[in-house]
Amino acid sequence: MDHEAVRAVDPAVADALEAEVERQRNSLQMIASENHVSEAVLGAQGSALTNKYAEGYPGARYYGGCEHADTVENLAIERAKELFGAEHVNVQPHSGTQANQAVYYAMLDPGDKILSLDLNHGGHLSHGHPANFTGQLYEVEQYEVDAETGYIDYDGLAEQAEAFEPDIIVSGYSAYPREIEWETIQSVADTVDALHLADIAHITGLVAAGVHDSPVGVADFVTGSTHKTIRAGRGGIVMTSEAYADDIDSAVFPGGQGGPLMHNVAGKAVGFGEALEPAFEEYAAQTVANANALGETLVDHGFSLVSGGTDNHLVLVDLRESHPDTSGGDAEDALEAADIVLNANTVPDETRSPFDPSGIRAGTPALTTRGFDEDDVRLVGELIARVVDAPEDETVRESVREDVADLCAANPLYE
Ligand code: DSN
Repeated sequence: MDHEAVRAVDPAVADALEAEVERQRNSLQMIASENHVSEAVLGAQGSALTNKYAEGYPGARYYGGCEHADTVENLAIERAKELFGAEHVNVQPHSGTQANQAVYYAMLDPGDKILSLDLNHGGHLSHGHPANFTGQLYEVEQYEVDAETGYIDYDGLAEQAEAFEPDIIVSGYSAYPREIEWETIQSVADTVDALHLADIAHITGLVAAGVHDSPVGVADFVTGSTHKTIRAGRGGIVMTSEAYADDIDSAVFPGGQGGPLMHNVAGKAVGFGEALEPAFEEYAAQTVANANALGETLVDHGFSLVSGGTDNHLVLVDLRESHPDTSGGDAEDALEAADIVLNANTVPDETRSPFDPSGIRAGTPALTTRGFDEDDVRLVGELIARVVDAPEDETVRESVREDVADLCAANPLYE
């Protein structure tokens, strides 16, 4: 990967960029929210569109010279509509969180009520956490997963909704390994006359490929990010019906953002185009098959998975029973030292600090992009078990690093 133009003027940054490519090539990226975009998406994102102001929307900009920006944004919108079957798509949010912000800003007043999943149970900061503006501007109650099964407690959610009378119910999660019942949540929203925001940030690609049920056409608003299970570069997206189109567009710009990041919109256009190819369905299905293989291997090695397994691209491991002396942070550090990169994560009914929680979350989107199949991922599961069983053993780390190097060499990245 060529950083020569950067190197000519800034060797320090060029060194860091090249070291990052090497890090991604030579270690296993298993943070469930990460992936590797194509060189085509990288090229679009690193294009001259970064120079262009294009406040407004195609055909109605506040600046001249936007004809090529219009072309790119229209392509991103049309491809997203085709991928998701959405009536209206806004491709300008800078991130999934900005996409959520647009929905709240469009539809809620300060003090209105949000009902969303607790962060420790798999929710997201932008769904009403006290540290986020949503937790400060709105009245928030949170639902949970069932303590026994680890699945969303849909009956509890219905009861809570009737008592709380929320203005909006948020579904869609960051650390939830199971299929989400959009229709069930929509019927709860209908019963209490609430809006429904489905945040598919983690599963955007799985929904696009049809390997997870779609909330598009069910929920009032569907938000997502474009760089997790779909490989369209860092950013966000909002989908809704024509009825809410103007509200959402005004809330994104000028309500919450200024000029769109047109180079990122170009990345979205290219990535959505790639996701319309038949190979993307195979990729998404393989991502889920790989997560299943990973989960089964970890269970075979004595690990406990929240909900017992997975239907999507991630597994959430609760270390408390199997490894009571190892925190999520200990496991994350030991694995990183063995070239396996994932993140410590809170688990339902967390008993430790969010800074050093009781679980680890592992995903297969990035490994699948570089060609890993179930056999490869089973070996990865064994490597994870070897490290977490002996988190301070340098001999184990060294031998795992060698196995990781072999796997990376067999599945090259950015050749
Ligand atoms: N930070 C992302 C994740 O890791 O799930 C969500 O925004």
